[in-house]
Amino acid sequence: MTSNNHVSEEKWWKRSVIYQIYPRSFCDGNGDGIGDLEGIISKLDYLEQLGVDAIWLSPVCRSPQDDNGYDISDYQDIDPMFGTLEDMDRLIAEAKKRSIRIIMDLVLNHSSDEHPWFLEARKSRENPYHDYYVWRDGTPEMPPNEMRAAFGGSAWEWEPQVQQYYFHQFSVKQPDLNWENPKLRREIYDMINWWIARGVGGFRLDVIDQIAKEPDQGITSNGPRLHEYLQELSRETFQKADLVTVGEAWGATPELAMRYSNPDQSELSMVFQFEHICLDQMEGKEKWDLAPLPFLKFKEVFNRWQTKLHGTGWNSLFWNNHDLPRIVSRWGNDSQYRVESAKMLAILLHGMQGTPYIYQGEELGMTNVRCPIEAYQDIETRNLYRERLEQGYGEAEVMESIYAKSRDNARTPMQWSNEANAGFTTGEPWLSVNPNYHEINARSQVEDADSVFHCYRRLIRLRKEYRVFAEGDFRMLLKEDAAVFAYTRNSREGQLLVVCNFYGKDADCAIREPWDSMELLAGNYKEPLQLLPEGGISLRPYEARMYWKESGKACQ
Ligand code: TEU
Ligand code: CA
Repeated sequence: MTSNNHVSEEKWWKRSVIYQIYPRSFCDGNGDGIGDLEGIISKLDYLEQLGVDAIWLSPVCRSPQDDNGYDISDYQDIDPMFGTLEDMDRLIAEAKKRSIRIIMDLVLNHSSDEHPWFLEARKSRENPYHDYYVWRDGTPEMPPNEMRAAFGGSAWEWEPQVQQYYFHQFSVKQPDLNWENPKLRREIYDMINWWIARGVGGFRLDVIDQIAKEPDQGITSNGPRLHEYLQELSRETFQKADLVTVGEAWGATPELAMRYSNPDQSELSMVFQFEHICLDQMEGKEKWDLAPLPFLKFKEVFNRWQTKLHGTGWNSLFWNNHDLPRIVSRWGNDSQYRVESAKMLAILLHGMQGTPYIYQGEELGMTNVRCPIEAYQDIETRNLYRERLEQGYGEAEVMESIYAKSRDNARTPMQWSNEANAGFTTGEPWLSVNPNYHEINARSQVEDADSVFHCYRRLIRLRKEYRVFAEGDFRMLLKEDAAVFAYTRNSREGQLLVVCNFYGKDADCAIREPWDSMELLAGNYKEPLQLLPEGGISLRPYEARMYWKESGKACQ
């Protein structure tokens, strides 16, 4: 009997919290300045203490590292920079001892141009691997069309050996794979099954909604054959084991997410959608074109995703990943109210329905950095800087965008202690540590029961203790309130109530509840709730409270 006969069973990942590790920035085990598998193994006790159920590892496969591992040249080997396959097996086994599963990052939209498939493919049009990639005719002066790559420049690169262009949605060193070719798809399934047999607990699928591109029609995401490919992929691989799968889908709407995460599990467990993430940019522009967060719209987005996917699909819940700025700097306050706002953002998100993801350092309230341009390592940041200056933007303006949105904000080394280089490495770190590690680091927060770390720890534990987190419905309160984010979650056992002041000024609101008779599950102020004489409450800057009211009590 295979596990797809049990679709109605409760899935383990519905009550789980997943922790993302960006390996090169997490912990360096051998002193070469780059994080590695040995380093991760040495921190498993820390993650066990935090209480997470799984680790999503950003790519560790063999790679020329043009895009920090998102350019893979061997899907079935570990990059020597990170360790060996034996280290990987050890990581899987050591994590398992602590009830932690390892989730691999599958980069299936493109490979590295140094992958043996591509080395063959570019040799001749008759080569059996030629059709593993996306080629079009043209002349050196005249690409097939005007499509642009995500990291700048044309999406087409001329290959003199075959007198054709290849298509790349990301860097020139990341040629797109041709999913129309069934032989390529078969190779991918075999590779995935090989990882499943090694004991991994699931997969995160990089830009999965871009695999079914149709470059002749200018289509990148949500191509016509996307769901056909996903269903075949799932049938041939994931459905044979009890895995969690999460697809990165920038183009997802709630309607599409219902297909991806259909409870029949014909595609994926869930997707990362980015509607909330794209709100603080100018409409129709890029992430670099900064705009203030439209708070009412932001609430509407969460309300829509929470209600539409209830019972019909499954949400992922996240503020951060390795491509995004640090949430406390972005929508919290990384100076006076850093601790309060980091906890508020955690409480706000972790009360919702879905699987929460914590990006390394988020559980400490780590912040963005500001560096001189030479210090940035990220290919996207470097290209952006060059392109925008060429286009006539002022240097100061470009740097403001970079400070706010550069991916390196998330990639500065994890801050373990107040020792040299934040305890990340004994060598020279590949990217400078954020100088605030003296104040913000894991060691001090683990010892401090009031820290951001312990707030996350508590939220993770609550999700295991109360079924309402996985099962309850979602009702947004005070939809028009310009500062307060409040909602309830209702299940048979009772009601969860979350109230958050999203800003740094006191905020009054008219929620009337039997506050004294409810149980406070989580909060970020020690002082008691401030009740207003006329009814309602007054919330302090970034104040957040999560209450529980048992069903019996609600009717008393
Ligand atoms: O990201 C997909 C993606 O679209 C990002 O490039 C995004 O546009 C950008 O980071 C935000 O401005 C995934 C990975 O998460 C990213 O790290 C990779 O660089 C990219 O795919 C290519 O594999
Ligand atoms: Ca190392």
